[in-house]
Amino acid sequence: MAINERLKLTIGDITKMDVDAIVNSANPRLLKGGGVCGAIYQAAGPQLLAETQALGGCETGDAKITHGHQLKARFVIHTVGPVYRGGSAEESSLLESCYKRCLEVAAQHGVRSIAFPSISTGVYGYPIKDASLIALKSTLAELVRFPQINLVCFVLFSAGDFKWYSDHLDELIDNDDPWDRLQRVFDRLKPNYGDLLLQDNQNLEVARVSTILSGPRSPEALKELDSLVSTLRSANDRIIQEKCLQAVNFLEEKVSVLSKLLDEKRAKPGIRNQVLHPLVWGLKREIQNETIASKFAELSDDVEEEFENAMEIIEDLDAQTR
Ligand code: AR6
Repeated sequence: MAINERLKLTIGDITKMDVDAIVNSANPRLLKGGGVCGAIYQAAGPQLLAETQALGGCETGDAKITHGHQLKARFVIHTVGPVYRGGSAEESSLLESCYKRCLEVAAQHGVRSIAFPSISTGVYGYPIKDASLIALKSTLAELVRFPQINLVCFVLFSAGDFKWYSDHLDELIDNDDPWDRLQRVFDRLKPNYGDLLLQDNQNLEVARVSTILSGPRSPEALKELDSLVSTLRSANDRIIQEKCLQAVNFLEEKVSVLSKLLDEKRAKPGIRNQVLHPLVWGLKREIQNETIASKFAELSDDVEEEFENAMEIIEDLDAQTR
C-alpha cells in the first residue's frame, strides 16, 4: 500500500474515531486537563484516569499507552507535546518525538489504525503552520518503518487546521495522480458547504412570514412584510448558492464513480477511454459553469483557488482519457 494511501486527513471529533488507537495530547502528570485531553477523558469514562494515574506521568516528547475503556478505540496513546516558547527551546524536535514515540508504542501493541489530533497547537500554543508540517513529516518517516500500520488519520478540529495539513501534504507527497488530487480539492471545499447551507435558513424565514401574512393583518405582520421583501431580494442569490451545493455534490459523486472506474482500469486495462472520457467531459462541463464558479469565488479567495485547481485537474484528465 502506498504511503499516501495510509495517511488520511479529516475534520471531526477524535473521541468518535473507530480505530485501534487514538492519541491524547496530554499533560506531564496525565491528568484530565482541557481541550482534546478533557474530551478523551470524558468519553472514555472514569476508568481512564484510574489507569493513567498508575503510570507515573509522562515526559515531554514521550508516549504511554492505556486501554480505551468506553471509547470505540481499543487503546489511548498519551503523549506530551512541548509548550511553545518561541521556537528556540527544542520545541520542534520534541514535537517530532511525540509522533515518533506514539507510532513506536502503537506498533509494539499491534495497532494497525491510529488517529492523531494536532498535538501542541491548542493550549500549548505551537503555531499550526509549523506544527502541521512537523506532524506530517515525522509521521511519513515513521510509516516507512512500520508497514503493519495501515492507517494514520489526522483528526483536525477546524477547517483552518485542515487546510494547513492538506496543503503541506500535497507538497510532501508530490502526488501526481489526478484522481487523488481532485479528491483532495473536494475535501478542501467541503468545509464551505456549511456557508452555503446557512442560506437554507432563509427558506424557513419565508415559510414563517407567509404563515403570518395568511392570518389577520397587524402592525406586526406589516413589519414582517418588510423582512419578507428583503428575503425575497436575496432569494435569487440563494437559488444560485443551492446550485453550487448541488454542483459540488454532483461533482463529488462523479469523482467517486470515476476513481472506481480508474481503479478497474488499472486492474483490467481492458476498460477503454471511450467509457471514461464522456464522464470526464460531463464533469468538465459542470465545473465550468460560470455562474457556479463565480458564486464560489465570492465565498473566499481560497475557495476560488480550489475551484481553479479542480478545473486544471479536470483539463488534465480530459487530455489523458481522450
Ligand atoms: N478532537 C480532535 N481535536 C480536538 C478536540 C477533539 N475532540 N478537541 C480539541 N481539539 P489542545 P495542546 C484540538 O489544547 O495544545 C490540555 O489541557 C484543538 O483544537 O487540546 O497539545 C492537556 O491536558 C487543537 O487543534 O492540546 C494539556 O495540558 C488540538 O486539538 C494541554 O491541553 C490540540 O489542542 C495540551 O495542549
